[in-house]
Parts: sequence; structure tokens; C-alpha cells
Amino acid sequence: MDHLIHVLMTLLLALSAMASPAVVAIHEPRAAAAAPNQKALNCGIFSTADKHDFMDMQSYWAVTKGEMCTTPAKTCRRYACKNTSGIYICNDSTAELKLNCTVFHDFTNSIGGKCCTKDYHDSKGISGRQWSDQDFNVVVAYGNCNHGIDSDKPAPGPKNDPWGPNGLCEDD
Ligand SMILES: *[C@@H]1O[C@H](CO)[C@@H](O)[C@H](O)[C@H]1NC(C)=O
Ligand SMILES: *[C@@H]1O[C@H](CO)[C@@H](O)[C@H](O)[C@H]1NC(C)=O
Ligand SMILES: CC(=O)N[C@H]1CO[C@H](CO)[C@@H](O)[C@@H]1O
Repeated sequence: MDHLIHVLMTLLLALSAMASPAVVAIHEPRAAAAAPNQKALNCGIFSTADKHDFMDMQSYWAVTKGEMCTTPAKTCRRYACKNTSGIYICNDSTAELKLNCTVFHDFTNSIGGKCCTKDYHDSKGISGRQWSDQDFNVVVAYGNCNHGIDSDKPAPGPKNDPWGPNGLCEDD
């Protein structure tokens, strides 16, 4: 009996010794470059996207695919467009911006959660720019899907129609 207990104890110790390296590995710090953090958020500064079309794009745009998002220097690249709504990553730097698309999800979530919060029934427009601490920003705004992905910069509309076809951005 004593012998059996001894064997079992030894086996348990051996198993826990095998298990522990995996546990340690999970807690190891990530080696990759620092993930971008969010800085200032500007709401309603551009012609708007439609809230429903934005929500729809959120479910399939690049961030859902785990691919690399490559944005040329000094360019706003449109990563999704639906009817008259767009999602953009704008690289302010003179170098190409290449990051895993998944890092941008929190940026558009921030815009969707904090900008133009009024109910869709009362106001369907949404626009916003979420800045990062790494020389790029992410934008939800009006988009002309007939234009090339790098040819439009998000902007306010003309004085007589600043919000564009999707209407104004309003908060509760
Ligand atoms: C991007 O990140 C996701 C989630 O962490 C990961 O599954 C995917 O493999 C990464 N893609 C690349 C190209 O590294
Ligand atoms: C597309 O957007 C315009 C306004 O920008 C709207 O009048 C039209 O109904 C939309 N079409 C669809 C199919 O959602
Ligand atoms: C780094 C880069 O990949 N490209 C430029 C555009 O913005 C990025 C932010 O990651 C800057 O680092 C660049 O210099």
C-alpha cells in the first residue's frame, strides 16, 4: 500500500512538472512591438456614414480576417465601403503602415460606441476619427464606393450640405 501511494505521488509530481512549463509560457510577456493605444476621439467632424451600414461593415471588414493591413505613407485607405459609408485607416507618417488588421477593431468600436449616440430612428448619421499613439488614425465617415480605395480623404461636405446623404451626427 505504501509503495502504491509512493508511486502515485511520484507520478503526480512528474505530471505537475510536465504541466508547469506550459503554464509559465502563457504568462510570458509578448515580444512583439507595442500595440497601438487609442488617444483622442473626434466625433462628427466629417460627412457621415449610415449607422446601419457601418454596423454591417463592422462584421466583415478587414479586422475580422487576421490579415495584415498595409496602408501607404500619407494615405487614407478605405478598407470597407457600403452604399455611401466608409471605414478608413489614415497613415499620417512618411512610411508605410503595416499592422495586423485585428488591432484596428477597438478603434472602430470606440467610434461606434461613443460618437453620434442618438437612436437610429432620430439620426442615422455617424462619423468619427479615433487617433492612435502611432501616427495613424481610424475613421468612420461618408464614402464614395465608386472612387478608388486610396482616392478619398474623409472630409466635411460643402457648407450647404456638411453631413452629406446620411444626415447629421447627433448625440443623446
Ligand atoms: C493577426 O492577429 C490574429 C489575432 O491575434 C491572429 O490570429 C493572426 O494570425 C494574426 N495574423 C498575422 C498575419 O499575423
Ligand atoms: C444608399 O444611401 C442613400 C443615401 O446616401 C439612401 O438614400 C439609399 O436608400 C441607400 N440605399 C440602400 C440600398 O441602402
Ligand atoms: C510604422 C508604419 O508602419 N508606418 C508609418 C505610418 O504609420 C506608422 C504607425 O505605425 C508609423 O510607424 C510609420 O512610420
